[in-house]
Amino acid sequence: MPDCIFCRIVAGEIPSNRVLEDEHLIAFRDIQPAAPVHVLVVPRRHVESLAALEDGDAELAGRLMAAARDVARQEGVAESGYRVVINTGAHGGQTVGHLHVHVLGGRQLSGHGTA
Ligand code: DGP
Repeated sequence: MPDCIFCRIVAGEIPSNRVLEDEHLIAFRDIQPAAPVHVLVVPRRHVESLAALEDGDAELAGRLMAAARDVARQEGVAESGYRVVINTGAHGGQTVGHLHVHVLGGRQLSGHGTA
């Protein structure tokens, strides 16, 4: 998707601070961090949102979750705890139309479902 900002980050056309990558996904620091640790895990393939994920993408979904876990370990928040968020669609607050998993930690987060 040429106009997709995260596709451009995946392609290296827009710089990002990568913390983890493999053949299926990359993880990079959020440009507007909401917590001391705020990393986005995104599939290399353009998937618009969680809503666009297909049943055949179950393996990819699992890889994204495992990568979120690995990011948390790598960032040193696995023990203290962290939050994994997937904003989906307009009411979900999704602003970038390429599936991404937020990994937030490094401070006490509020008790409800947002950072
Ligand atoms: P969401 O609201 O769930 O769609 O989150 C999108 C996030 O993407 C938001 O926290 C800011 C981040 N973001 C947007 N543009 C860029 C960018 O160019 N680089 C990086 N590193 N993060 C970005």
